Amino acid sequence: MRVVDARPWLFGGVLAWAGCLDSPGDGNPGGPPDAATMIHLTRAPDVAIEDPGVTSDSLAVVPECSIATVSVEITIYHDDRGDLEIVLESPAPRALRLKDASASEVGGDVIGTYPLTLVPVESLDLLADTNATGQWTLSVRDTSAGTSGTLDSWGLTIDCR
Ligand SMILES: [Ca+2]
Repeated sequence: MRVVDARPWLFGGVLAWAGCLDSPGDGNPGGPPDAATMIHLTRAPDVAIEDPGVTSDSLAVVPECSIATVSVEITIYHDDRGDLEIVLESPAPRALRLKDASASEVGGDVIGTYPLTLVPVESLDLLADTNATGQWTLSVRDTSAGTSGTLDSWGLTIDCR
């Protein structure tokens, strides 16, 4: 296990930041990381979501990485999740829809991990073999005024090839 303290790019203030690189099977702590590297980054913006409007937050992946798999953890506190559309933009660049707004959707908070405990609209497999290095942006659009919420935190877990 290696722990790297890295900074995001020139976007906003950093309220919380964590990074780790895992190099399974690498018995040499001084050597280069193995080809198989895991990246885990989290952000905790704790920001009110515009009602209606778009609220975004970004993080940066610094190590060179071609994506094998990626998962997205999200904690959104909200009064009506049906208002919300969530899009993840990768550095490839590739905009991936994780959630659509739906007037018939019941419930409030969006808490979980795509694609493990939440089902994305577009498969995260679409990001396989694309470049993970650079800026990732999560955008949350509240499509209907009246009920509101907070983008508490989000993060990425990326297995690199
Ligand atoms: Ca709303």
